[in-house]
Amino acid sequence: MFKIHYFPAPGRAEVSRLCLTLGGIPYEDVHYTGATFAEAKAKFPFAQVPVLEFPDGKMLAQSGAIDRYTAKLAGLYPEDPLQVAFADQAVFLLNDFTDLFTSTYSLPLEDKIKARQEILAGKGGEKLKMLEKLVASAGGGYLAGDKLSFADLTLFVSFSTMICGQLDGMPKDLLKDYPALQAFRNKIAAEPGVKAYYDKHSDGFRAAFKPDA
Ligand SMILES: N[C@@H](CCC(=O)N[C@@H](CS)C(=O)NCC(=O)O)C(=O)O
Repeated sequence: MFKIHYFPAPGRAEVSRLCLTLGGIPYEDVHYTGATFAEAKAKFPFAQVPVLEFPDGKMLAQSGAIDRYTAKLAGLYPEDPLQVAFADQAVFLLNDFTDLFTSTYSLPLEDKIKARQEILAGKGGEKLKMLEKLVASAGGGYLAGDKLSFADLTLFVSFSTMICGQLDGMPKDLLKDYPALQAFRNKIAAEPGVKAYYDKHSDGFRAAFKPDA
């Protein structure tokens, strides 16, 4: 059976967890605390998680690679190369937004909140407007063709994380000014497989991953 090594939070492991779950592919979630991760990290390819471990013990790191591999196994990776490119386009635009916050994670709480609010008022807000435009152009549908893909799940996980309260300085009503992003998040949350997953895993921050959260 596959193993996904990560912390108990959604974070960078959630898209692959969803892909395997939606694809009906069994896996074991192996969770770490700060202390158990410090002990275990040397065994991972790049001393980081998430890591997907294969039944023979081989390990795959980098969430982008894990997400695409598990999406392929689950039928959540478009067959048409053009649709793959549209899926990647959405995910890379999202990365441009989330990368803006990288330097804020190590800041003390007050500075972190201030820095994040400044980003949202500036470049972050600009990227959110672009994401809003991109998602609106899907006209209420999916991001790559007429089928759910890893790109939809990636944006869903990221938007849900933004409003779940895990990220200090990120307002829980962030999406209220972005109606297409809000509607899109709710639409993916209501996908039967996604909804069933969060009916089962509604602990802590995952309460915000439900429809209309
Ligand atoms: N680019 C990598 C980044 C992985 C990463 O930053 N993982 C964090 C947890 S979200 C980690 O392992 N941090 C502990 C460390 O670097 O020691 C990916 O997307 O998988």
